[in-house]
Amino acid sequence: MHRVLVGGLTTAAAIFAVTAVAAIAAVPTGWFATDSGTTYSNGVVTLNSGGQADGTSYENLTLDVPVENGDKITFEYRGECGGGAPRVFIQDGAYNTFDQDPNGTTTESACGTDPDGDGWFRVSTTVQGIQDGVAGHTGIVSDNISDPGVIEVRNLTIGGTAVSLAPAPTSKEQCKDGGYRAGGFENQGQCVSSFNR
Ligand SMILES: [Ca+2]
Ligand SMILES: [Ca+2]
Repeated sequence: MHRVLVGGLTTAAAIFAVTAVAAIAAVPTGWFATDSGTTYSNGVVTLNSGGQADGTSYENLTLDVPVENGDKITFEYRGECGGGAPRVFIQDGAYNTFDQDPNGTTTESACGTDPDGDGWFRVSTTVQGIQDGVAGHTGIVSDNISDPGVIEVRNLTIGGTAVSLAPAPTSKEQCKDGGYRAGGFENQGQCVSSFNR
C-alpha cells in the first residue's frame, strides 16, 4: 500500500514536470501590448496614453537582436515628445533612449529631428551601460501621463538591425503566412501546436 502511494506520487510529479516544460516552451515570445492603449498595424505601433494610469507600452520579453555598447538605436515617431515619451528601452531598461544622457554630455536629442518636415521625427541615440549581447526585454513606451496623447512609432533599428514590430500570434490562424516568426517559433507547426494545448 505504501509503495503504491509513493509510486503514484512519483508518476504525478513526473507528469507535472513534463506539462510545465511544455507550457514554458509554448509561450509566444514576440511583441505584445501591455494594455488596451497600444495597437499595431502595418509596421506602425500606436500608443495612446490617454486613460492609462501608468502610460502604455509595446514590449518584447526576449528580443533576439544583437546589440553592443556604442551601437545606435533609431526609430521614427509622430506626435508630441516630452516627459520621457516616446522612448525605447533594451535589456530591461539598462539603456533607455530618453534618459541616455543624465550628465548632458551628448548632442543626441531624445526627441529627434524632422529635417524633411513630414511630421515623422527620427531619433538616433548611442547605446551605453548595457552588457554586449542581445536586446532582450525591449519596450516602446509612452508614459508622459501629465500630458497624455497619441504617439505613433515605426522603423525601429537596434545595432543596425531593422526590428520587426509585428505582434506575437494570439491564435493558430495567425501562425500562418510566416506569422509564427513574430512569436519566436521556429516553424508554423510549433506555433500551431502551442494553441492546441
Ligand atoms: Ca499601462
Ligand atoms: Ca521626417
